[in-house]
This record gives sequence, C-alpha cells and structure tokens, in this order.
Amino acid sequence: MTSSRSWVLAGVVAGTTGLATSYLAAKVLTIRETPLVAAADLVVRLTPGPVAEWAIETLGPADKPVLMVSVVLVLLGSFALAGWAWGLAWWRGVLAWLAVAGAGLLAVLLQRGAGMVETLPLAVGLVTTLVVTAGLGRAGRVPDGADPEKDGDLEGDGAGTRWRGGRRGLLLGLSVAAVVTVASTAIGRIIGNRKRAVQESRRLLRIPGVTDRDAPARARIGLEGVTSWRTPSEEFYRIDTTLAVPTIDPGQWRLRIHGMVDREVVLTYDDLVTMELTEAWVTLNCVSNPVGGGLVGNAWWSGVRTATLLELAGVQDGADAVLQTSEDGWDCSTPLSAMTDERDAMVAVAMNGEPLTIEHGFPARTLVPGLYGYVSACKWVVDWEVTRFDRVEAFWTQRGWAEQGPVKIASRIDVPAAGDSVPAGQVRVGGVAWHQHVGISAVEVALDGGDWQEAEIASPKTDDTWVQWAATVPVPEGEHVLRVRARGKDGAVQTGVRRDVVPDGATGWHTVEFTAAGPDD
Ligand SMILES: Nc1nc2c(c(=O)[nH]1)N[C@H]1C(S)=C(S)[C@@H](COP(=O)(O)O)O[C@H]1N2
Ligand SMILES: [Mo]
Repeated sequence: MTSSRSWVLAGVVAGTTGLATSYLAAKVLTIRETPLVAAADLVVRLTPGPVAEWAIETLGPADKPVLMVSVVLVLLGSFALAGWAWGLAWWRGVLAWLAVAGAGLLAVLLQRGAGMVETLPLAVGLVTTLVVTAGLGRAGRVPDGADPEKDGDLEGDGAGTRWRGGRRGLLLGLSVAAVVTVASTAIGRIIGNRKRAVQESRRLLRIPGVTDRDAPARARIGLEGVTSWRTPSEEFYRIDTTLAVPTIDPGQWRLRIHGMVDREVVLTYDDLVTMELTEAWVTLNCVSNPVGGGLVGNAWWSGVRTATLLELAGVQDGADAVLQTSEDGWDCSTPLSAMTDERDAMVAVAMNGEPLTIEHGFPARTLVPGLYGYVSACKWVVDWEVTRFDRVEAFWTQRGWAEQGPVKIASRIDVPAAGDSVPAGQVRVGGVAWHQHVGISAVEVALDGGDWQEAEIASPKTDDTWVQWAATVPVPEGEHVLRVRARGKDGAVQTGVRRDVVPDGATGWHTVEFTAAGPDD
C-alpha cells in the first residue's frame, strides 16, 4: 500500500478484527467481561463525580450507549493512528499497537478480581491485530513505479519488492479480516449466551435442604487478625488447571459411575439433589500450599455422601480407587476407602449455603475431608471409574506428585504478620492449625528459639476443619522470631524439618519475624 489513507484503513480493519477475536477469547476463556467492556468500565471509574452526574442528568438512560459509542470511537481513532504509524515505519506501528493493548491491559487488570486468564483475550486480540496489519500491508504492497490499479504484474524487476497483487490482494486480505471478525463475534455470542444462561440458572437455583451457617461460637478464638474460621466463598482460594472454566447447565449434568461395579449408574442433577443431603464444615487445602501459605479455606458444604452413590453402583471386591474425571478432562485418583468410610466425603452441590460458584465446580464437585484437593476434590465432576491404583495414573501423579495425598498436620501464624511492629509486653499472637480428619489436640509457640509454650485453641465439634489458636507471649523490646507447631489428636507432633511441597505437601514450622517497640519508640 502506498497512501497513508490505505494505512489508516488497514489499522481500523486490523484493530476491529483484533477486537472481535479478543471478544471470542474472552467468551471462551473467562466468565467475565470482554476487554471492550473493561475499557468502558474504566472510563466510568475514572470519570470525576460531577462529570458523571452531569452525564446522567443530561443523557439519562442514554448514558451507557453514549459511553460505549464514545469508547468505540476513541478505539477506532487509535486504530487509525496505529495503522498510519505502521505506514511510516512498521516498528512505529507495532509500538502504537502495544500502546493500545497496554491501555486495554490496564483496564482489564483494574477489574475486580481479574487474574492472568483475564489478560489472555487481550493477547489474542493484539496478535490478531499485528498479523492483520502486517498481512494487509503485504497484500496491498505495490512495487515503486508500478500501476497500483493493475493486478498481478509479474514483470517486476525481481530484485526489488515482490509484487503481491495490489488491489486484488488487498481485497482478499480485507475479506479474510471481515470473515474472521464476523465469525469470532458470532461464535463468541453463542458461547457467551450459553454461559450467561448457566450463570442465570445458578442464580435462580434453590436446592431444598441446603442451609447456611455462621461459624459456631466455640470455633472462634476471638483475636483480631486471625483468619476468619468460615471462609467467605469469594475469598476461598481457587486452584485448577483449566483455562476455560466449564459452564455446565445443571439440566445437562450427569455423573456416570462405572468400572468395577455391579451395575453402571448415571445420575442426573435432579437425581442427586433429591437424595438425602449431608452438610458439614470441611477445610480444604492444596498440596501446593507452602508453609504459612493461604491455599486453604473452610466452608459449610452441602452434598450427597459419596458412600451412598457408590453403594448404588455396588463396588466389586478388589477395587481400591476411584478415578474421578472433570468435565474439563482433569482427573484424580481417590482412595476408595476414604470415599466409603464414615467421614463426610460428598459430592457437594452447595458451599456456604449457596449453589457452588462456577469457579468452585458448579454444579457438582467432590470433597473428601482429610485429603489434599489434587487427589480428591474434583470440580465439575462427571465421571467416576471404580478401579485399582495399579491400573491408573491421574493428572498430577503423572507429573511427579504422590499417588496418595493425606493432608499433613500444619499450623500458621496470622498475628503478628511478618514485619509488624507491636508494643513490647504481653503480646497476643494467634493463627490457625489443621490436621483434617485427625484433629488438633494442641498448638505451641516459641519466641526466639526458646521453650515451647502451649496456646489456647478454639475447638470446633469436628476434626475435619482447621482450628483457631491464640497465646499471650511476653515479648521484650527488639526484633523477634515467633514459631508455631501443632500436635495432632493421634499424638503426632508437627515436624520442624523443612520440605518442599513436591511430591506430597510441605513440612516445617511457620515462623514470623516482628519487632516489639518500647513506649518511647
Ligand atoms: N476439574 C478440576 N478439579 C480440581 C482441580 C483441577 O485442576 N481441575 N484442582 C484440584 C486442586 S489441586 C485443588 S487444591 C482443589 C481446589 O479447589 P477450589 O478451587 O474449589 O479451592 O480442586 C481440585 N479439583
Ligand atoms: Mo491443589
């Protein structure tokens, strides 16, 4: 292409195509808003109050459409600029596109709760845009001195710019961009509508028998700064390998139980929620949680006992494992014994009194107290194969993690936090400790490598949850190190030997360095 007008057009076309593929990627990968909406959102948040009020007063209900149209116009303007810059020198164009994408990145990251996945649509859009700009530039390129109106002149001088087809090439490039744009938008729309429908049916869902609970008084130590005993669902840690969170309509959901069973069973969601519900406080944690880390949470779960479901199918002799598979293909192998003994292992349908959130496995996920999530807590679970450990190898086991994943005894200091400065004297310290399905019998702290001192512990009724602990420690002025260890109801004492999370969970005492200041500091 020769004229800057063509470059402006190429920029607008390329940017629009990128917008479309980023939209598709957002619909496939996330259940959040697209980069375009994020940008509009950012404008709203950056708008000074008086301007916003003026806009609402004068524009009324038209304020949202006006906003979106303005954002789109600004975007088209920047696309045009980027195209024009590319015409001057390709690297200027690349810089311009990076600037546009950077602004989008800012908008996306400033959305509440946005993570890495939310930035992928932008990357997809940026790559599309760069490819399309370069492609259009190439397709429309005409050697100096040739007639741009003429097609396919192969009489080029051979050494110079290759003849790429002039106007015909440009039209072809534009058509490809148009097809990509329309197809991405259409497919994105279909996927987006499906996800919205699932979110809506989740919102409207009322599961009979599901109750909600506050943390019982006996489970609370009452020290400010100690992690809340009941983890709110939106603060519950999330771990999975999935890029595109499965959105499963409860009406479409099935759990197939097969393998070493007397009869194969296929359960629908209605089958499941009309069975007797079990409810329990259960603390779930991740094997990848480092000493002192936050990949642990405690919730009130409602579901159907896994033992009941396995009984329906009739487990055959010789089986010792259940290979659980998620809708997204992830799998884990769980000891059959943990799914059939007296513990509250369940296929959970609700968390803290509400249907599971989509990120935490809606409409159904497994939960086995006492086992790390990676060997048990299959989200979006759809398939159980009753089998033997010597016949299967699940996702994380194939990658070097242990086949068996019982939760290790652990404890954590929440107060003081690392680097805190507290008044010297009698200092209240506290945190949480857990050894699911065994229980915590005591927690001890030691200051600066001194003697262990027993802490108070709150005692929830169940051994399947963490416990809060607190202690009053005499602390002189200066810099200090506090460490904590727990004792299990089985008599085990938490080891101080530091081990990494691979292959079956970290060990070692959590320590916190803090300062105690005198009255004059
Ligand atoms: N489908 C699926 N289920 C999964 C995983 C996964 O990657 N995919 N990760 C597991 C791991 S490692 C953990 S620690 C828990 C975390 O559950 P949460 O995200 O609800 O806290 O889910 C488990 N279930
Ligand atoms: Mo995990």
